[in-house]
Amino acid sequence: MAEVRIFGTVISTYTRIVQIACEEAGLSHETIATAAQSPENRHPFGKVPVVEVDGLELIESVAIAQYLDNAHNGSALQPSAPAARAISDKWIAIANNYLFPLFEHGLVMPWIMHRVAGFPLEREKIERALPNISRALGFVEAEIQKDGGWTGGDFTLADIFLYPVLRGLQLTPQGEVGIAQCDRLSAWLAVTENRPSIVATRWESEP
Ligand SMILES: N[C@@H](CCC(=O)N[C@@H](CS)C(=O)NCC(=O)O)C(=O)O
Repeated sequence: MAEVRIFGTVISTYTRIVQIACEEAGLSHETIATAAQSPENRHPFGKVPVVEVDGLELIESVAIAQYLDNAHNGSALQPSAPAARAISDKWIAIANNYLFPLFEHGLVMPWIMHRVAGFPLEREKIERALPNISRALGFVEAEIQKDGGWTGGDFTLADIFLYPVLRGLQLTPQGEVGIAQCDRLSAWLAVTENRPSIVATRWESEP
């Protein structure tokens, strides 16, 4: 049995975040396909993933990723200098609290429901979301241009949270166009996609 058992949907931002953290820590992992909101899902708020590791049952990707890194990776993904740690934590929070909800509801899910489940594309929902998504991308690009944002130092948990959130957006037609207009963000995505932990966890839907 793998050292880490991840219960979650297979094409999922947060399942992938945990998979990447496992790869970085050199832990074997398996993903057991479990739908959010399903009776088998043990998450009290119906989300995925739920993770079993070291006899623990864990929820919430920040807690899971930090545990994997602290218990199995010498905390290598969390800067020890307080200022660098604050920057990394800030970007994790931005990814989780602002970027993910905006991208997920405004573009990623409408396209998945259309492409995978065959539902009509929710064009009005997309149109409503585009100005806010565009502003969010502009903010991220400006921050990288200003001082490197989260990209200035070592690879950290901030990279691990931001990559699947931004890559999911990039796999939608409008997201691809929006990100292509952000030179520094595009360059970071292009470099990061070659990291072994990112390659090992590619979604089947990625070209
Ligand atoms: N705060 C949770 C968020 C997890 C989350 O939003 N997962 C998404 C999939 S990527 C989900 O379960 N969506 C299904 C739903 O909201 O019904 C975490 O960090 O693990």
